[in-house]
This record gives sequence, structure tokens and C-alpha cells, in this order.
Amino acid sequence: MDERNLAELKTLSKEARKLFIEMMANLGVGHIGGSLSIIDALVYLYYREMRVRPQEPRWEDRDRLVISKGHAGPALYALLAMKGFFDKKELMTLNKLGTHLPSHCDMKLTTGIDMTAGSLGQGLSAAVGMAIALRMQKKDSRVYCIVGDGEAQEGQIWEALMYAGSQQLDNLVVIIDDNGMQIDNYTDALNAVRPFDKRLAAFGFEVINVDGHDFNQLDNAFYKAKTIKKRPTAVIMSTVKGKGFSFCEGKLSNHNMKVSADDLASALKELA
Ligand SMILES: Cc1ncc(C[n+]2csc(CCOP(=O)(O)OP(=O)(O)O)c2C)c(N)n1
Ligand SMILES: [Mg+2]
Repeated sequence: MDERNLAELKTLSKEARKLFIEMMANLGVGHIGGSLSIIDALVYLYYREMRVRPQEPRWEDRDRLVISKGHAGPALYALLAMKGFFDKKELMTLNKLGTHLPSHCDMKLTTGIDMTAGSLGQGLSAAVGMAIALRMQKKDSRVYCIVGDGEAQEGQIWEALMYAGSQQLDNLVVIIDDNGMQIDNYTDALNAVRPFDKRLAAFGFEVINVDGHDFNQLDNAFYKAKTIKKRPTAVIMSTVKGKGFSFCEGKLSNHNMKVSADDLASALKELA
């Protein structure tokens, strides 16, 4: 990627983090860590990869995104607002009475969301179904699905992966957010699902390992994924939970944490 493109993505990622942290501080609490670990990937997907039309959100030839780890909804809301799916002012209604932005992704409430999620383990099955349906309709739309590393302890994830491999779904990209942490402990300490790369390769995937905060690596991975035929691609992202702000980055306590006015002030200072 050239310097100009890289600089643009870095600026967009700062804007996304700013909107995100202002939204969370306004509510005062929420899923901080797992949102910040995928926010750079979302910037890449929405600004370089996915074919979407904010003015025509249900456009049938769009690419689909399923955030199977649905608690990271707020990161997605920041991106959807930036892209113009809805007004940025709506971000301040996050998880309040009557909002269109609940803490977990809801396709019936939020413009631009393709699948409801939050009960971990289920979203990938829906994404696999979407990919099969698109192929049956001879559409060239692609389906992207983000799965958490802790979420990958769910058996249903492996059923869906196995089926995606057996169906040779080359219109599906499974993105594993391997931040090494889950709700209150390290993933390896509870039920180690690594190594993702060897396991997914055995399930019939083309596997690409990346640093999920490095736009050049994301660019190479998603470019390569489009060239792979007759099998799905897995982009295994090594990420840092809470990436970007020192009050939360890499801390086990960042899963669902309070955000004080001081936290917001320090976060905004770090972005400046
Ligand atoms: C079926 C189910 N079990 C438990 C939960 C509660 N829960 C929400 S997030 C989470 C941890 C998920 O860890 P991971 O997938 O690694 O997410 P991240 O680190 O990205 O936040 C758990 C256990 C849930 N939402 N759904
Ligand atoms: Mg995790």
C-alpha cells in the first residue's frame, strides 16, 4: 500500500477510535476491549474492502459482514456512522431507552447491520448460510465474519468451519480476532483453541496470519483472499484487546469496563 493510502487509513482509524470512546464515555460503561481489537479491521473492511451502499443499505449485491462476537457492536456503530449509514449524533444514544444502537448487534434495529449476534458461537453459522445462498443465486458478493478467540471455544463454530470447508465456500472470509483474552481470563488458560492456523487449514481453509492492527498486512491478506478459489479463507488476526488507549490496552479488566471522564480525557489526549 502506498504512503498516501496508509496515512488515510491511519487517520480514519483515529477518527473511529475517537467516536467510539466518546460514545462509550457518554454511556459510562461497555465492551471496550473486544471493540478496540477489531476497530482497525473494520476501518479496512469499510474503506478498502467491502462493497456497500450507505444510501441503499439492503442493496442485494452488497458484501455482508457478520460480527459473530456481537458484543463488539459499538465498534461497528462508529464505522457505520462514519460511512453515513446513520447520523453520528445517534452514537450518543448507545444502549439507552428507545435507541437503534443496542450494546449487541441487532439487524432489526440498526441500519447497515446484516446479522444479529451476541449469543456467542452462532453468527458464523449464519454467515456460512449467507455465503451458500449468494452462491446459489450466482452473486459475486462476499461474506466476512468476525469470530472471537474465546468465542471459538463454542462447538458450533467448528461445525460451521467444517461445513464451510466441505462446501468450498470461496466467497467466505472468516476473520479470527485472536486477542488472547476472553471475559475475565486469558483464552489459553481456560480452553486453548490455538493454534488457529493449523486447525483451520485442516478444516479446508486457506489461512493467512496477520497483525490485525497493521493496514499493510490486512491489505495483503484481503487481496490474496479474493484470489483463492474452491476454499474459504481464514484471516487470523493477532490483536491486542483494548488497543489504542493506555487506560485499557492489554488489561484483563477491559472486557466490559467503566469509562470515566478522566479516561476519556486521557484517551483523547493520546489520539491528538
Ligand atoms: C453463548 C454465550 N456464552 C457466554 C456469553 C458471555 N460472553 C460475552 S463476551 C464473552 C467473552 C468472549 O471472548 P472473545 O470471543 O475472545 O471476545 P473478545 O475478547 O473479543 O471480547 C463471553 C463469555 C455470550 N455472550 N454468549
Ligand atoms: Mg478474545
